[in-house]
Amino acid sequence: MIKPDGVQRGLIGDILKRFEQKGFQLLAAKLMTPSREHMEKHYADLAGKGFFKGMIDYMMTGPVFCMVWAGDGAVVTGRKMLGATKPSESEPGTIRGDFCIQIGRNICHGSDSVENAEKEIELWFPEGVCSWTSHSQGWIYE
Ligand code: DAT
Ligand code: MG
Repeated sequence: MIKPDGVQRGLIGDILKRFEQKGFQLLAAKLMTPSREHMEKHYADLAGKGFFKGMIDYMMTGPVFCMVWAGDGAVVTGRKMLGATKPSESEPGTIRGDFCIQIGRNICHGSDSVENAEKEIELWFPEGVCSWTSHSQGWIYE
């Protein structure tokens, strides 16, 4: 997911392009402004943290761009492509390493396990995702 700062800064295309070029397959995408309840569900595991309310307020300030990407190792590799949570520790070449400075404006979210990805897909895309065969399949996988 591209957070409100990434959307406002016009980074949707750049970020989406990295996943497309890598060879991952886009199964769903949409722009939406989440409600507080929706955002609190998404970040339920962080509910006790001091930054929680501020983070939820920030996530509700504008649309976010949610995507579902499929492919071998999509969760683990996707997290590497995002970079470390703290931009000061994100390597250059990662999205956070290249595009942001502060942890509270770190541009993007990525599911941290397949189990959580499945939960998050259900939360953000209750309508379901697309199932399609990419013509590149045979050129990305042997
Ligand atoms: P990630 O987004 O890499 O999965 P996380 O799940 O630990 O990291 O935290 C979710 C988001 O919460 C993170 O992207 C930015 C915000 N956050 C985490 N720690 C923070 C902190 N110490 N101060 C402010 N925001 C923080
Ligand atoms: Mg997380």
